[in-house]
Amino acid sequence: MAKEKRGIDDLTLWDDAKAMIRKAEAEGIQTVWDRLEGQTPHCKFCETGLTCKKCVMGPCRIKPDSEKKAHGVCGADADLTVARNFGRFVAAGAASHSDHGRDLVETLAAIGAGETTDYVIKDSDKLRRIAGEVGLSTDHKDDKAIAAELAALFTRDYGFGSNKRLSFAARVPEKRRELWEKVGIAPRGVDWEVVEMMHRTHMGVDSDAVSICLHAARTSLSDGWGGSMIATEISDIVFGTPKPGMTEVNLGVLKKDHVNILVHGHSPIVSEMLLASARDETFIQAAKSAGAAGINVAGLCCTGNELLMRQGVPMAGNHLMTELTIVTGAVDLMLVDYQCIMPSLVTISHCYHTKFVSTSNKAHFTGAEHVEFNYKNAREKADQVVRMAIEAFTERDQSRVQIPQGPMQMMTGFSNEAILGALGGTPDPLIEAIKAGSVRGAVGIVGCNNPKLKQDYVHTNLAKELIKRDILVLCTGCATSALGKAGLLMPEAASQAGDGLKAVCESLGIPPVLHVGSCVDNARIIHLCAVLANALGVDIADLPVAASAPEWYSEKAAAIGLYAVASGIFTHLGLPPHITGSETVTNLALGGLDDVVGAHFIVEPDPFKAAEQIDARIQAKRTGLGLT
Ligand code: XCC
Ligand code: SF4
Repeated sequence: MAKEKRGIDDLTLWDDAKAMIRKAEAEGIQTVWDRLEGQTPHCKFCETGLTCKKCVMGPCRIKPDSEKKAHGVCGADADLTVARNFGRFVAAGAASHSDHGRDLVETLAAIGAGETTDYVIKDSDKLRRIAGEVGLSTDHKDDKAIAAELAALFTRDYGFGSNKRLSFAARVPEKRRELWEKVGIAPRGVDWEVVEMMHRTHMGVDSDAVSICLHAARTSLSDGWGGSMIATEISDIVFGTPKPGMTEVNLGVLKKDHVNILVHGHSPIVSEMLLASARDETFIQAAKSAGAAGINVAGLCCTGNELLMRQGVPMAGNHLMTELTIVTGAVDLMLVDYQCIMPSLVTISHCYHTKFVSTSNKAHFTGAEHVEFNYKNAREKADQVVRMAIEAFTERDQSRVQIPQGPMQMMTGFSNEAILGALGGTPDPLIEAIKAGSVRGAVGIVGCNNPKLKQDYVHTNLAKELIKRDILVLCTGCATSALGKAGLLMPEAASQAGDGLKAVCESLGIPPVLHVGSCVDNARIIHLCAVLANALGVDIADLPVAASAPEWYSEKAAAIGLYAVASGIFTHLGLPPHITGSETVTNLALGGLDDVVGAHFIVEPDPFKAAEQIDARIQAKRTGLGLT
């Protein structure tokens, strides 16, 4: 079948993106959409999860209907092949968040041991509160001593020296913990579950599709209530707990007369230090001497979210905007840490004066300049990078610069502390609003962009449909830029909500869509669900809540979706993972899991239909709680 070429209006919702796609085309630069076209149609075996290359008796392609090819050389059938692939997919996602968390544990340990002066404890109250929560005594101890003990405890959570239980399992409602024990999916250690998944999916180990899927759930839980939650809490302790504030989003945050530095990736460790250097008067003066009006730092993807939440740094865009930012010709330097950094960015940066600088020993990029950061040299390296950016500015060709439009305003920074603070310190007003039906429920809209879907179309329409129905939306990750650009992160957007939600937002002066952070900060959402469930004395699965990853692409997003479901949260996906080659695995995901963990996935690319299904689920949960 001949495929039709998608027009520019099918690629993205936004004018800033369209202007840059046209500029890229005019300048002969290939983008993610061109490469997707080159890769389409995809291999059907891979798309449905039916290829296996886990051993050298293969590779095997499983054809369920064929007599000779229904099994791989080892005898694996379609169900087992799909489950093995999916298990490893989730393990990679959990590993990514958790390895990011490990860097924060190391930083906290370095602070405790006095091995760094660049990083300090910014939120001593939170340090003490978290230490108390996980059972450490804080009496007569200074921050450093507590940091050292807390880092040691979290280190044990990663391995198997703990009591076979994650520290933050204490947050999980008792009914949920009992269910996990009964089903055999209570997470024991962060690294443990990932390693065990790799073991189970080696040829000749776990050979039952359902058993592998349940371990995938356990692995994802070690991410959500382990690696990600640890990353979030330590980030708050070291860099400050986010508070609501105003900032801006879209390509208009770039400034033609400034040195523009973009930070991209996921970890706040490097970008926070870069920001400190960029705000240093010495460098601002140096930039002025080089002919710039100042230094402008803006974010991309989740590193962007981290700085947005805590520092009010503006957001240039989400996943599908990353290439297009460079096409503006205004980016002097892109500083990256790890995850979601398309290797194509290096190629595109070489078409301009843009310096592309990698910083992590785990993420080298061919063709990039590598300036390795660690907790001992971070500030010195950040200074070096800012000098490189100023130098690059002097080589910028202003005639190639095109910044398509002015920025949109948005309000961000809704940590759980900030949300509960706005409610007067307890979840009770929110619970009362839910009981009264002015807030009928809540949905976390999270996750990426995927070039297979029109960029940000599903995110924005789903959010609009939900708030109309008095359903509060929380957002993280790349959904943030989408909803910010749509104006939904402004208190004024309350006018687009149903009467109940509108009144609540207006009385508190908050938007109907609350930005709660980066991808690892989805841990804040499950924690908030646990707080609500505990206050009501019910399980998370009883709450009128749901999750959605409308435009997801990554292994990490699969891990997030699965830990949401395994925590009892009904979860919508805009497109399916590579599992449709197995009826057993697909049926489990799309329904069977409900009987096991009290929640399941739905897959629906149409945001309007998805909103209806999510609404129906929330209504059923309200009825279950005796609410109208
Ligand atoms: Fe990456 Fe977190 Fe996805 Fe965005 S949202 S494309 S994972 S940056 Ni998590
Ligand atoms: Fe083929 Fe089995 Fe080896 Fe996979 S593990 S490549 S299905 S023989």
